[in-house]
Amino acid sequence: MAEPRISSIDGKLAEEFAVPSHVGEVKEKMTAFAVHHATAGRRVVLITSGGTKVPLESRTVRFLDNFSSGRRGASSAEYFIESGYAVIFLHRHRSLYPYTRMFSTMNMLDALKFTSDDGASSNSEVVVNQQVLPNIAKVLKRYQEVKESRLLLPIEFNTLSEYLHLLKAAAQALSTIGSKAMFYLAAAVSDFYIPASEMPEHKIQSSNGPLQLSMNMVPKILSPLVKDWAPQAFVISFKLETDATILLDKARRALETYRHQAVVANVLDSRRGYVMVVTPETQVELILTEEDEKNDVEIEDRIVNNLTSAHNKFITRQGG
Ligand code: 9Z3
Repeated sequence: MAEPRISSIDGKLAEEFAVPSHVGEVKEKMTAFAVHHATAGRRVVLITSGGTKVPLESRTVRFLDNFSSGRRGASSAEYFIESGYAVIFLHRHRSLYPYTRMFSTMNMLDALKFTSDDGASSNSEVVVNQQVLPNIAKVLKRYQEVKESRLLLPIEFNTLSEYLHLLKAAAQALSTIGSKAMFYLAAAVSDFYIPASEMPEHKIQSSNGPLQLSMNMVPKILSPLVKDWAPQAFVISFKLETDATILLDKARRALETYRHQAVVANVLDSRRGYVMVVTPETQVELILTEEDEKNDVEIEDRIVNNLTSAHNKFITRQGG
């Protein structure tokens, strides 16, 4: 059998980004999850979600963060599960999470009440206040069913290093199921970092005057993912801009550079109601109308719908 290609990015990853101690164990878990679900006839999607943190000091007080609430990843996970997929949810610690996301703005104590007026007496129980949380039973039921059938495998990251190593491990784990695997790379990933060898150990002192930072470019992980780590998979990246006039061009350029299957392009301010799904042959606008918004339709429902049918066609073309 041919040896897998070692790209220069593999070397850089090993040298400049601290390897998380649990990466081997997580990779085994992801492989077992993928094989189990693919054997049962399910497709598996790896969703990345949330922003990465880049430390400025090795005993970190300060870091550079990327904006992302994690809502796109968390809600998409739910829609993929409803479409018959099993989901590996690689997400930033404490970013929004499938199902619980619906209650993320709520103070838990406001949603609870005692069954009797004398509060914490021994025969009073704590129950959910239905006025505050009218939909909780429905969401709880679905959450428990999903948990029971092990359709969701959550994996957490915090730093850019953790994200990069865990994504590589996930790609290698999912390569075992070929074209049944989808990558949905919605996390907001830093383009810049400070290599471990150049990072000061201790807290940077303001007494040394204004801070000037020089940061390296983060290796383009999409390239080895598509070419080497999971070459048969269906891969979707996300492109985020604040200037709508350059968005489409950037999405097209990404497709030409990495030769993957689709880019979901969005502008920060309008991302909840408008995205463009760009493939080498097509370009589809997904837009929520006022009516949709009134009916609580989420744009992730449309995105997932579009991409699962594209994945279907992709699998048919691959003969798998
Ligand atoms: C996205 O564009 C996501 O749609 C958002 C979702 C992060 C905007 P929220 O989590 O927002 O629901 O609050 N993700 C990709 C962002 C990214 O970093 N892309 C890079 C780029 O645009 C790599 S392709 O250059």
